[in-house]
Amino acid sequence: MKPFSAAVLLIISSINSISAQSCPAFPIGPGPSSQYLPNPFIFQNGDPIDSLDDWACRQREMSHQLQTYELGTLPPKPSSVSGSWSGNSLTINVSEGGKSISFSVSINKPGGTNVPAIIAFGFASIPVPSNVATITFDNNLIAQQDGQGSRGRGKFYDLYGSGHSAGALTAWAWGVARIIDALESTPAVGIDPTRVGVTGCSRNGKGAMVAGALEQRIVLTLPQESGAGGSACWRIGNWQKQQGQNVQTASQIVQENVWFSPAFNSHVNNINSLPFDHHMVAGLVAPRALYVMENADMEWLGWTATYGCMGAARKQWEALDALDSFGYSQVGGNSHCSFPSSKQGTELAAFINKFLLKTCSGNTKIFRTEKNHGSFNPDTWAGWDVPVLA
Ligand code: MCU
Repeated sequence: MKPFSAAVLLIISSINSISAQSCPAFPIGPGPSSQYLPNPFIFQNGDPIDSLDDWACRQREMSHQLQTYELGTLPPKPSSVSGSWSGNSLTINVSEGGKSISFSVSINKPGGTNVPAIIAFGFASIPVPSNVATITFDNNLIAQQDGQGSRGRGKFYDLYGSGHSAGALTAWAWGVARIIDALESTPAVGIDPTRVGVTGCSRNGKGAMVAGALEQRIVLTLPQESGAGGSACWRIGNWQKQQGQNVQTASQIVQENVWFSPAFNSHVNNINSLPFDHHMVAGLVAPRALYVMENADMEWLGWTATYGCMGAARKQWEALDALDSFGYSQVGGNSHCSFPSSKQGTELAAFINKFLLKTCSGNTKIFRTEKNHGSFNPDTWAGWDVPVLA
């Protein structure tokens, strides 16, 4: 069985080939304010999304707005990217505008060619089967995440300047794109660049989510316990805070670290003024595969903010008739970033089997939580009609 139906493959190719000319111009400004989650199925100017081409244009618009107000700008592919493979190390050399950087990733792979792979931010804290390669990506080299003092530090900023708008999450997504460039141009590595997933936990889970959102070549996005700034929506986190819960909010997160663009600082106290929330970060992945793992015991991560946000996000896969490519699983009993194999092992394996190994085994249409979300009503936050996009 193919991991994607013919219809879904058509959507992905239409998203990839969409050109600026055939889409509405990018909106000027953030548009109307919204207390609840903004509707991904209307353009910011209010026009409806009613075709696959519209959806591809809407993704382009959402990506632009997210980069403008929160994430910072993702630069295009640099003028030169090359890879060199030695031992178990792939070195990636990048040049742009007269400057050069290089970084290496270590690759643990079975023998053979055309092996699928998972890029792990930091290290893999999920079980990767032995017939899938693990590419260990030291994302901190590309952009540091050591508090305010690390703003603009790392190889990304050596290349583009310390004043570049990209926050660390965007800089890491750029790094992931360069790893895939090098895999494409260095067949000796033996990785199939069309079957690459990405994972990371906690802060690196935010990184995995944003990499999947900004890099179309990622076919499986596996953020683990990413919480606020990843699979949680800012607006619902603020609601949790109003209920007296100890949850990370946008206004706190920008003080803690440099994951976001400096441009985000002037919006964190007025999140409702933004034309997006993180259901749309996830929506940039749709209809590619996304399996979100969350922890039902961790208030700080935004337990209800991830549940409500991903429930809203899932509607984008529904509109694309691709619910088999979306999973949200929130379970308890495990400590932060220790993968609960007894609860999520089968689910994760089903995603890896279907989208990386291309064997059909197990259910990937998953939406579940072990947490009681009390008075939270998802329909209040995302009551939009779901179009059928075909
Ligand atoms: C869940 O991710 C972060 C969280 O955003 C931070 O507030 C906290 O300091 O660290 C978490 C993390 O990365 O833990 C490893």
